[in-house]
Amino acid sequence: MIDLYTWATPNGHKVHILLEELGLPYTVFPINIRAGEQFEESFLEISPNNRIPAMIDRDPVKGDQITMFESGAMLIYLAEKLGRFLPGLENPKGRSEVMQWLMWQMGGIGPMFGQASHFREYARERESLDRLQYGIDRYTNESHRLYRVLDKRLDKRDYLAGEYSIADIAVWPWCREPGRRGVDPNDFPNVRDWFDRVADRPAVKRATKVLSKESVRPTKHDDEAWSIMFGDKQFNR
Ligand SMILES: N[C@@H](CCC(=O)N[C@@H](CS)C(=O)NCC(=O)O)C(=O)O
Repeated sequence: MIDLYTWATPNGHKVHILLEELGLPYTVFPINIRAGEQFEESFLEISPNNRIPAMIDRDPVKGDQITMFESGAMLIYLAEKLGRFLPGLENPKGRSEVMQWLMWQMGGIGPMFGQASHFREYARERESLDRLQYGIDRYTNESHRLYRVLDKRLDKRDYLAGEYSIADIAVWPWCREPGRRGVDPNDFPNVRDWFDRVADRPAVKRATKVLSKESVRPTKHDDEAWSIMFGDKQFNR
């Protein structure tokens, strides 16, 4: 059994999707990141970087229970445990392709799209447009660049790296709200078709419902929520 500490965000949904695809039983422990639950000691013991998702595998293939943070590491671990959605070492080319696109998501899409919505939406609650414009342009441009890379990769390909894999599972939740990155999906038809192809999967439909009612984003952060997400609670603990 997997204990999953999570919230309905792109990084959380990556793991929800893979668990649903694998049919592995899991218990959801909601970590409300707007209420500051990511700073509770019991959570930090599993996830020292105060970020969701995190998990405990109480039934590993070998040895004592395993705790994990970092969604990419969790995807690799779970895919390897069940031998699905990531080619094994007997297929080094296929495996390396999945790994490359997974790392591309972890190092590029996640951080850049995250900053794009920070500057385009959240920071606008507190800062003047004058102070923000550089950041807005920088991360919106970077989001467009990444969409172009993705669109090119998906030209004449159904999935990012051969068969549907943890690379698609990692990138897909980040493409759900292109408007938040200042991107028009119609400018990237290959991404749009791939997005719909993945969205049609029953496991993906089930996964995106996880905690979706609980995790509604506020239109504006009060002082407490701001401190938790972007202020003192993050930096002066
Ligand atoms: N690289 C990490 C990023 C995780 C991450 O940024 N999680 C966000 C939600 S998507 C979070 O927990 N934020 C809480 C906070 O900022 O304190 C991963 O992929 O697991």
